[in-house]
Amino acid sequence: IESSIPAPLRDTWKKFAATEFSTKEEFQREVVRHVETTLARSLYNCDELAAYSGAALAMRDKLIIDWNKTQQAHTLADQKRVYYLSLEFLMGRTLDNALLNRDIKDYAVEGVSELGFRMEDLIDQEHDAALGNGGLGRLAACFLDSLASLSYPAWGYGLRYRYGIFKQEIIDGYQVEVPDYWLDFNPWEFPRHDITVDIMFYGYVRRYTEDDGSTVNIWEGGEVVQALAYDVPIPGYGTSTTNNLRLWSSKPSTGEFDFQKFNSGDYESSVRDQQRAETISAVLYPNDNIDVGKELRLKQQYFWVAASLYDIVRRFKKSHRAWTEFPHQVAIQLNDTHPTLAIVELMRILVDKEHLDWDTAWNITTETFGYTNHTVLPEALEKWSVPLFQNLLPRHLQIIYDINLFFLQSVERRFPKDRELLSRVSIIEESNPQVIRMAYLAIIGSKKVNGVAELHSDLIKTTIFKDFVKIFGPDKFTNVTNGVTPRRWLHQANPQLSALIKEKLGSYDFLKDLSLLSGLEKFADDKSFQKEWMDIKFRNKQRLAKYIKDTTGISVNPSALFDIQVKRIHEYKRQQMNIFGVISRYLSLKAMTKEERAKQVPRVSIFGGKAAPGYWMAKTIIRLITAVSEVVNNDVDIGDLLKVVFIEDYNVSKAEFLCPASDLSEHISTAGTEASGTSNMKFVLNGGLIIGTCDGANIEITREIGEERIFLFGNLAEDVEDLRHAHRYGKTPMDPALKEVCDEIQKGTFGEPGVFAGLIHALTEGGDYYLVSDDFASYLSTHKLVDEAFKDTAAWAHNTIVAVSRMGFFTSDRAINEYADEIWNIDPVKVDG
Ligand code: OX2
Repeated sequence: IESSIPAPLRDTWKKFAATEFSTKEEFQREVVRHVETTLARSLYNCDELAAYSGAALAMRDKLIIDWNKTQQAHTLADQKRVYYLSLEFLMGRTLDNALLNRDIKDYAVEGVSELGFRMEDLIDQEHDAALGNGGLGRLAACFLDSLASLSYPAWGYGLRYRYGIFKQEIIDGYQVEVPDYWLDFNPWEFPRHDITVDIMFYGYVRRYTEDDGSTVNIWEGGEVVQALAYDVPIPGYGTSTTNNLRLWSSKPSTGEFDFQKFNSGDYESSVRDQQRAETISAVLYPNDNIDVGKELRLKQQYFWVAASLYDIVRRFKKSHRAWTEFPHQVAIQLNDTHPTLAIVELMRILVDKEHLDWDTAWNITTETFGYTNHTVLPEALEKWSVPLFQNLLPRHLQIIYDINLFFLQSVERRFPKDRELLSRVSIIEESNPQVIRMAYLAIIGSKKVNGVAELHSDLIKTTIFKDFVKIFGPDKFTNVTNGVTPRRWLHQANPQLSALIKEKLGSYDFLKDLSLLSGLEKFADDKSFQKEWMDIKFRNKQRLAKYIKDTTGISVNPSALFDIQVKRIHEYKRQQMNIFGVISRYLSLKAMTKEERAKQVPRVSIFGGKAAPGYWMAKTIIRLITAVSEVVNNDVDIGDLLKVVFIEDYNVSKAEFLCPASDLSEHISTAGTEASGTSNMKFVLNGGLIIGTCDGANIEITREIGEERIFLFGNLAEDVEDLRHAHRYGKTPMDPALKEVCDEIQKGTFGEPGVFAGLIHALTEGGDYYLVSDDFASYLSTHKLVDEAFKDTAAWAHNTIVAVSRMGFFTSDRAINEYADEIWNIDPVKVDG
């Protein structure tokens, strides 16, 4: 490894090299030192936030030492690395996770307690790093944890948004968005003032002919902004490997101000230019599964992709290898189509800057990239308007046209005279204006394309990407079923359950090899084990009940069945069906005699999730949930039999206490719409059962845990098209129970019915696109089965134990190993501790 320190002096360095704390006392010394020096506080004014900060800074020092070792080991090993490009990393909190991954939580808890604090309170001071919307961003975070835990040489690349996903407040029953300014104090990031990249936008392309007759294209004359790197250490579990997540922040390129303007007295406009540059990384777009096509979003994408590729190429060039070696050293994974411009940017670097011929450059590029598709929803497939793109990235548009031309020529040769096929697979859609289909570009420029669960991977091959299977053959398309990290989603979220499992299995090895959970199955009928198991569930429910009481004032009975649906609010995820079901339950309870009511299983229906600020229908669904909760929770006839709760501002740290507290969770998307889902995995792993449709990973969960342990209902994906067709031709009368619910809403039972007119309209004139009516009867009858099953506590305990014991497949470690072997071709690198 190159060093700026002359060899004879390195011993002095080594003598004073930073060392890690490794005992309680050393940890305490570091905490106090940070409180007293870094924070300039003392014994006399150290509040919980300061104590959290001191502990976090101590922990960060420890991580950064391992981070340095890891980077050195990776440089020395000089093996192929993977770069995971994602516009979202929904990391949540770090302190607890880092303590657990480094296995020092026990003495850290004691250490802070002797300093006068409770670790839970300190952990609670931390602001979630919420740089993502939902499943896609959280998947990226779980993947980083697995990559580090499995010691793969891997980097994440993303944007350092100043504002993450908004905070949700519920005011008078409506969602209100509040900006999430989270960078006030963030001990987990390191600004790298020495790592900057200039990024250009706009401008024009100058074309000239070299002496040897070749043409060269130069993109110039544009506006330049600077990308500044911030590094976030990612500690693996049970290893010293600490990988890097590099987030780019935008700032003005040269100097602070335009001094010309400044001197001429135009101070305000010079500040405005500076702010314009900073705007690029200012805010995360708060949309999940919907494409809005704003220019600033395209700017974000190019800014991030160009800075990341510059960095990757710079690292590759240090090894002085031939360009053709690039795909043997570098794998780049595109998390959805958001980073697809990386394909075009690599071509620009290789052709325009490095002067490789087109075919060589194209071979290198297509060997380097892999593309993960996360959705088949048409409204989520990214398309960029050609005029907008032309203005912002003129040279990239030319390259896209060339990629398309060569691609279409090759298709034409193989399928002569199929003009329809050519227009169907063209990267450019001939609409007005023309648009660029980013998914097609991603497929054409990648070596492998994967879906995120079996059904979804089959669907992309038979529907949206069918023509490409014909062109490239089926082997280019593959499946990698999603997974979740058991470190955060079992060990950290549910420490009591994790400890109980450890007691039975003899060690915490299951956290590294989740298939070991199978060893639990033999205890499924052990009465005392069942009791301990259910007691833990009960305590987790008590904790949630307390949280609900403290934050909403609603009292819920922890012995009731806790039924939870927490995820982004979206019509395809069908929270509307859930709340209609709750209304239906309410109406049946109201119609019962006292004696009948006494036989019912009490329920708490818990909802949580954000609606995109511009998604009016999703906001209406939230309003209906809160309206129903106001009525039901205050109905004296109903009492504990039914409570409805909306948890404000659902995020990662809330998911961590919601998952362990559920008896039942809802994953009820219209079949064929939810690519995978990942919270379904988290809930089952924490000893809950699922009510769900045959969609996404629910299908594989069923296969693993057995169909007697999951409450499946509803129509199948293969029937959806026909059912929609029938609605369009007015051939589907509304389900009678749903009709009753609609009538009740229209009667005004839940307030001014006009507020909910859109929801009713979607079911009627709107053609019920999400098939709520078609699935409603089986949804309600399946909920009845749930009630019956819940009455038999021993059988319920048995089933949840067996289910957990069979969840090993759904670890993100398995997913990452599949990517590593089948897509990236990378091997782990050992880092000495
Ligand atoms: C989500 C999908 O909706 C979800 O089904 C999946 O589990 C998750 O990605 C991770 O793969 N935006 N978010 C998603 O897709 C898109 C697009």
